[in-house]
Amino acid sequence: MSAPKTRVFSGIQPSGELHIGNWLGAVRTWKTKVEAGTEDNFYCLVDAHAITVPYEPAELRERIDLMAMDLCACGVDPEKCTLFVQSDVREHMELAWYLSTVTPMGDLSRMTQWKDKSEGKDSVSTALFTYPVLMSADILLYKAAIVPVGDDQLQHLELTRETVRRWNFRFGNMFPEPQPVAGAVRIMGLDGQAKMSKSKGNTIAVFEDKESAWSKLKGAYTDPQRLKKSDPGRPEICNIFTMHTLLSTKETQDEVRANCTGGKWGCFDCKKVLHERMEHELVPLRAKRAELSTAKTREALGDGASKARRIARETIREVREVLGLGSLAKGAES
Ligand code: AQP
Repeated sequence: MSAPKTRVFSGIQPSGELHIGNWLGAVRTWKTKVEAGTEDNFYCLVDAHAITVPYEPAELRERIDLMAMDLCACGVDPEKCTLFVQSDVREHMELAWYLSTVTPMGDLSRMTQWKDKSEGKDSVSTALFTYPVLMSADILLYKAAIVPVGDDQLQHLELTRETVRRWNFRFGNMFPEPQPVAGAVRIMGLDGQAKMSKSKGNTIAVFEDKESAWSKLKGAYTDPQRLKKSDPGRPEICNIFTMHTLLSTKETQDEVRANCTGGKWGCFDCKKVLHERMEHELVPLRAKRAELSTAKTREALGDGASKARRIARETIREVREVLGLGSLAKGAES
């Protein structure tokens, strides 16, 4: 009998349009893994995370369908992986509660995402504070060993690893310590002030048309010290160059670097080349996206949820047993 495949889990909030940061930071890696087929891939639309901040229910519903189609178009093929919606598998919420019993409030209060999203607000939800616990539950429910996320989520993943250590010490070895993939990246927003993020309006969407993407990209923040073309640029601090390292060939990267540091190309020139590279990768995704239907994608999400639920129930059964929960009464659910 062959050894079971390593399990991979990752998620995305259906809280806005899929953007270049999501794609370069996470979704492209998901596609590579799905295509390779050497691991057991689980990808989840984390709608319960999306309700931790103010939102419109009707809009969220619509966004779940749209995000699912966007992911499929990006190569997260539900025929080759388990693609599902988090709240369709309610065990995520149940495990989050159990994990919260071993997660210190001090650890949660140190999370930078919590600090950023709560800063200056009169009132924030408890759920926003406990967001990383639900993320730990998402991963541990499937005993995932690998979690491909962008750089912004590494701190939450480290908290999950700490939770695993605490849990396994207290209740016996149950969960693997999940690892990120090497080389996690952070794409900054077009304003250069914060990471590219759905809620900040500083994004280029993956399925935006060519002209609109270019009009945003050409105005994107670059090296503020570079006032004229002949000023030597600093690619190492420039978000445009970061994207070149992910999208352009080695030859083009070398050309961009040399012309930028040598004051031969202005930021506009580097952006033009980047835009061409982006178009090269995005045109086939747009074509695929146009072929997809809501009905078919919903069917795939239903199948994905059934498969995920089977595994989730088994984990919850084990967890309840070690925690000493439940009545053991006949007819009571274990
Ligand atoms: N800027 C980024 N650079 C690299 N990776 C990124 N990711 C997100 N932004 C970047 C990665 O994408 C996956 C899904 O993340 P998400 O659903 O949390 O997306 P978001 O746009 O970042 O949303 P926010 O900002 O957390 O929340 P809202 O919806 O309020 O805007 C993850 O793997 C993430 O690392």
